[in-house]
Amino acid sequence: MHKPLLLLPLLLLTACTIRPEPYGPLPSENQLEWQDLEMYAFIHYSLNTYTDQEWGFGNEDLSLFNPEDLDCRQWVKVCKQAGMKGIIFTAKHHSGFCMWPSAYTEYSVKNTPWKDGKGDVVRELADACREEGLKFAVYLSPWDRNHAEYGRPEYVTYFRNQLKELLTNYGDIFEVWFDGANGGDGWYGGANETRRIDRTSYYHWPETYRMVRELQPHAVIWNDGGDRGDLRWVGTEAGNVGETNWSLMPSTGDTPYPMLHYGVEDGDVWCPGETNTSIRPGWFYHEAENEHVKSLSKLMDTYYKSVGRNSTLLLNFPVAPNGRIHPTDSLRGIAFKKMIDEVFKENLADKARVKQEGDATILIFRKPVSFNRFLAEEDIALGQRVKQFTLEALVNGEWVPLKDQLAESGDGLTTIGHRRIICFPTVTASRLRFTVTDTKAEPVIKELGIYLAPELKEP
Ligand code: FUL
Repeated sequence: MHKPLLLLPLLLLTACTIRPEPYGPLPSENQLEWQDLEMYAFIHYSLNTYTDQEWGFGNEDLSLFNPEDLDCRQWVKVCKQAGMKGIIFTAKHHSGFCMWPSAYTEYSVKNTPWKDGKGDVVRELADACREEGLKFAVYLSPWDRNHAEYGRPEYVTYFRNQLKELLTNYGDIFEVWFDGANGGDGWYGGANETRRIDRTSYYHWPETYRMVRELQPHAVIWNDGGDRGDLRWVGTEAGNVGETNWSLMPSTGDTPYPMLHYGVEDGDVWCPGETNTSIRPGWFYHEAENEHVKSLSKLMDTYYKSVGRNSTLLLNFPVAPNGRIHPTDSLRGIAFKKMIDEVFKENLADKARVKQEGDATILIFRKPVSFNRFLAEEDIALGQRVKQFTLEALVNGEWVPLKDQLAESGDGLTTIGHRRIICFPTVTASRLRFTVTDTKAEPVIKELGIYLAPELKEP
């Protein structure tokens, strides 16, 4: 067992002020900044929105794109009120249709009736984000079902040219998203056939990465299709990462589901998980899904299983054919943020006296308090260290173990990282005991919190 080094404001007087040595692979400045965003939005909007499709084939009629009420400011305001710190936009989805007037293809907004071909959705959104203080990022699908050269080297040049446009003309980009869905049937300039590519070699990712680093030195790279980027997929789009979640991965080799979902304890590079999911069943808008916008409790569950498990939450809001986020999605997103604020409005740990007893940290209350959430944060700039911990509440003179109500395994409480939140039924206790029972190196905890979440009522 290891005595945790607490770097907590409430312990300032007693805490050891010597900063310990970093341990193991460490996050870059970009990864640290990215993790602090905690929640940011995906926006899926394209020609698909007008064909009721999730994946366009690549020959959809350009005249279909003519939104009467497209309003990027509305998207940004909704996302902001939903607690999102940035937006990642589908500049080009698999169909190849470009939401900006790319100089390298005719298959873009420039050949649609919208604004007589003078419009640029990427520009409008990037500007609106900047106005409202949100960060902006791009999703650029490597798979392109429109392009005649897809599968050949010429397409990779085209792909990089497009990326360069996006990274050069729209200000700061905080993340670049390279979707892993790659190769299959498509229109391909009329060939109308199936094309497969070798994910490990076709794109020559290192060269593309060099370009990203040069043009947008503060951007993080998400890539599920080839070489390890800065961030990893968590292996599911359901909105949860493993309760054990290491921000480490092996620098090379395949990454099957368990590695993506739980990270790899002895991985040799820092590669944290980003939890991506949609507020609806689909990524694009479908009228038939208007009744299936995720409930508030589902969204809270998603929050605890992403941000509360050392991950970030990338929550998708689709845009409807009129060019706006549907009111149901907007209201649900806003209710979500309100609920998060409500749950975390008062840290009851602030009222406690803190005592170190052996390996345990004990929070002592003057009189019993009721709570149902526990939060801990490691100082991840020094590496991710804690493997396992326990929580106990002193109830009527007896130590009662607190278990994670949302746990999928019986492994106990494992890993902390950037932020770990444990949910349990309300207890009323005079003390809380937090013990790190297994760790790679001296644990460095920079935040502890306990909260009383109100009972959740669906709006
Ligand atoms: C997937 C894509 O195939 C979906 O259409 C969506 O964009 C999602 C975020 O990633 O791989």
